[in-house]
Amino acid sequence: MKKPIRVAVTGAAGQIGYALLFRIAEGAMFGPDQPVILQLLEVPVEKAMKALEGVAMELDDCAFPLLQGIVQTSKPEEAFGDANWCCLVGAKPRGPGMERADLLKDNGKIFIGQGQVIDRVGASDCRVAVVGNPANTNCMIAASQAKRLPADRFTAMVRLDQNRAATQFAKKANVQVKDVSDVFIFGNHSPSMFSAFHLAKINGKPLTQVIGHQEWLRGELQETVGKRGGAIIAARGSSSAASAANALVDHVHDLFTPGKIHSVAVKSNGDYGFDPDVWAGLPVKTIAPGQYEVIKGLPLDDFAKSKIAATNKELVEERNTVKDMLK
Ligand code: NAX
Repeated sequence: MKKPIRVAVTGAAGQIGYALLFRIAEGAMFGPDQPVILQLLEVPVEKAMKALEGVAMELDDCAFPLLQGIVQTSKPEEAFGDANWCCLVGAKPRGPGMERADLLKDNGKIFIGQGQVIDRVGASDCRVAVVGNPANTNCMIAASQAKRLPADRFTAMVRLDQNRAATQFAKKANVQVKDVSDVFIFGNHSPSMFSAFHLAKINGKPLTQVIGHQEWLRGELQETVGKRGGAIIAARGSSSAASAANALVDHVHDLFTPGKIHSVAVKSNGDYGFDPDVWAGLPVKTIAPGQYEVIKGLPLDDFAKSKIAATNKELVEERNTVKDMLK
């Protein structure tokens, strides 16, 4: 039997947590023969801890063969202690009338503290995946607190956007989603993101040869993917949860699986014209479990460059808003 992977999940009693933990425990994230220990963090509020207890009871009741332990805690040191993967889902939602800058600052504080504790107590191979919004900037804040763990251990999720774009492409081309590949999301997890349709393929052929409708690709498609979260809130009455949890499973699974090509928000280091110090969605290839490299040299036309410039501008503005929080 393999040594269990310790997976810390914050916001474990929230909506995404409820759709996520069962998938991790049944093996969807790390494979069908990899045991896991779940280290679950919630806020020190009775209602949240009670809800967490209920979720843990349900996990017990599933009798998952791969689940070797459950830690329930409101102490970050316990949740992140020896963790191999930290899934940072918990964050404050944007309230009515709240400015994006206030959200950035409120949530930034959470990620300062969590970044410091993870750096101190996480396992030597510890890796971090940030979901809580604004995910790219929260990830940058957490990474800035780390002295031991290098910046490339900190990733943020743009996989939901990749999956959304893939399905929109498949529907438009009237093919199965499995026939669509090389779907890359550049930039911020926000409506400014760029779904790089010019790089995508359908059954190995350039997508633009199959979907010739440039106006749709540049306009409606970008809008549909970029504003999908809002459309789901309007329809469902609450934000994406199961699809977000599924995207996090894909994000970590593909970072754990050598050879996978996917979109991840990582420190840009200046690639594709991004500011070197922002965390931007970029195309990556996983080279060893947890290790990846950014795929370089993909062609960008003027439209792609202008979209990347706009999403980069937003990321730089977000960084300026929280610059006092960065180390
Ligand atoms: P919920 O409000 O249902 O759950 C969040 C949970 O986090 C709550 O139980 C809360 O008590 C807990 N929490 C808050 N602060 C915490 C802290 N400091 N430590 C530990 N736990 C803490 O939200 P949910 O729908 O689960 O969404 C979670 C986050 O994901 C939100 O920030 C949301 O905006 C973000 N999303 C990100 C997406 C992405 O693609 N990157 C898509 C989906 C989602 O909107």
